[in-house]
Amino acid sequence: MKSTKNYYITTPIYYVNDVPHIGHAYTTIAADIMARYQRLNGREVFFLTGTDEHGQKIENTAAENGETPIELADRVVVRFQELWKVLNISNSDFIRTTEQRHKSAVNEIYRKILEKGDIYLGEYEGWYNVGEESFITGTQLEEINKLPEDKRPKIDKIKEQSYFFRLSDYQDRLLQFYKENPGFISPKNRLNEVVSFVDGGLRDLSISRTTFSWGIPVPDNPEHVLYVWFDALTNYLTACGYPDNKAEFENTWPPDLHLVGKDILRFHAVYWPAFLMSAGLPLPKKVFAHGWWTVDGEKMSKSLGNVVDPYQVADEFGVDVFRYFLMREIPFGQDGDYSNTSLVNRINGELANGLGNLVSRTLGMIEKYFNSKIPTPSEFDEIDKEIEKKALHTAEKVGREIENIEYSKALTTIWEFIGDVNKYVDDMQPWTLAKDGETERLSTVLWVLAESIRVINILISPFMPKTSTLIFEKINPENKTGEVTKFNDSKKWGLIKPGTSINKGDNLFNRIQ
Ligand code: ME8
Repeated sequence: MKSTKNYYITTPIYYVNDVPHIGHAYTTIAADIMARYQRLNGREVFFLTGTDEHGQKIENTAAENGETPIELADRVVVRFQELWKVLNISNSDFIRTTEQRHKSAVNEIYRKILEKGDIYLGEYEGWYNVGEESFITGTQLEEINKLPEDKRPKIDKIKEQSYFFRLSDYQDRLLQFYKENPGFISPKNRLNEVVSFVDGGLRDLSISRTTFSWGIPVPDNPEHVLYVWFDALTNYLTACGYPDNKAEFENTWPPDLHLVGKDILRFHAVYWPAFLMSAGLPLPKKVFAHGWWTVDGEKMSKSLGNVVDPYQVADEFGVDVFRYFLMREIPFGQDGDYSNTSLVNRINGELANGLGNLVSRTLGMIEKYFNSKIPTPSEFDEIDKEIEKKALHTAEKVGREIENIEYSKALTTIWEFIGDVNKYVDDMQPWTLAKDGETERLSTVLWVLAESIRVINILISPFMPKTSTLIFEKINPENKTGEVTKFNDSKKWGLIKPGTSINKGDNLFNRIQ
């Protein structure tokens, strides 16, 4: 039995036919935030990401480049792995579907489904979208045909022998499952979409192909390779020890959260639970489908040349700035648009003027008036108690919002508090207190400010881990752990110790002209 202490979160595994862009960074950063948050709450987190390396798309791209599929995968996988290091992604494992451990897991789940009687040999005749690696339904074909010619995805007519999974048998069980577990698919509008898709009737799913060879062979019939989605979804089982490492598997499975883009919700919310039901395995707790980024109002595409390179943004503006912007700019779950103008506005307004200014002026005054030591507060006035109340309220609210995967809301809540604290500085005018020799009052005000920064720093740490460490080192340079360790410490007031040395150091964020 999995202990409630263990938490398992995944990102999609990304195709290696192309290098990573902000869309991939978005999902992976979002998962990282939850992983970090859960760790700060004392959970043992298993955080999985990786690459999807089989299928026709990869085979075609490799052929176009004049390389073998594995050469392509070996070359591109490094771009993902390095990017996750740069972006401070705290994944516990990185899975590649070409690894041996994955083949064992795919073989095992295939056998379980076969034993259940849910696989049969037939013939598939219809259309296939190689770009999306998906079989096209009648309605989808109608929609594609309605698009202007230059906007239509490339589709191939195929007719080949194929193994099928009896998906049609799972329609009722899936509907029942969604009903009994309304939190399984989020946000709610996505749940409704999935329910109406399943309600509309499910056809058996082709799960093997014969017209190309880059994939995992079907056990007992190597003329077929397994459909890339059957292969890819299984990665979530492979990485937690399925099937051989039973102890590890039982400690980790099922996933608490599959974080995906809305483009691949159907695979995760319909096919995947049906495969798992058939194989007799527990189902994931939640699939969350987030929205889609466009760039300056246009779809990101290589042909338009508007693909945003995450390495470049992180390099130019800073990793945490990039993480902050992606999570703040659009409510998680909705679509949004990326633009440098908006990024620069947020850096100047919220980061440099908001958080950066609060930290630098508070620490500057502690340096100047108290020889870089946090002063001892005396009596608290109403206005100080008001800040304490707001801090506690903010911490509770942010915790709830992160748990609900409402990241943009959580950041808004934190920044409202930063605004309140900045206003407190303006109202209290510590520089006037200093000039007037009101040392007791000045001590209290600067202590309240330092304590507020301590709380804020915990709240931002899942989102901006590097900034959080920098602030930690500024307000607590003697504590060698160098980082925030408990989310719950944000829900307490009074933990910052008078007498602690601070180190003002450099500004956290530079304004951009
Ligand atoms: O679909 N906006 O891989 P993939 C937001 N291998 N998110 C975006 C995005 C955008 N413009 N573009 C990509 C696959 N994403 C399969 C997954 S899982 C078992 C197999 C993100 O490389 C988003 O998370 O096409 C989307 O679901 C994913 O990248 C698709 O990545």
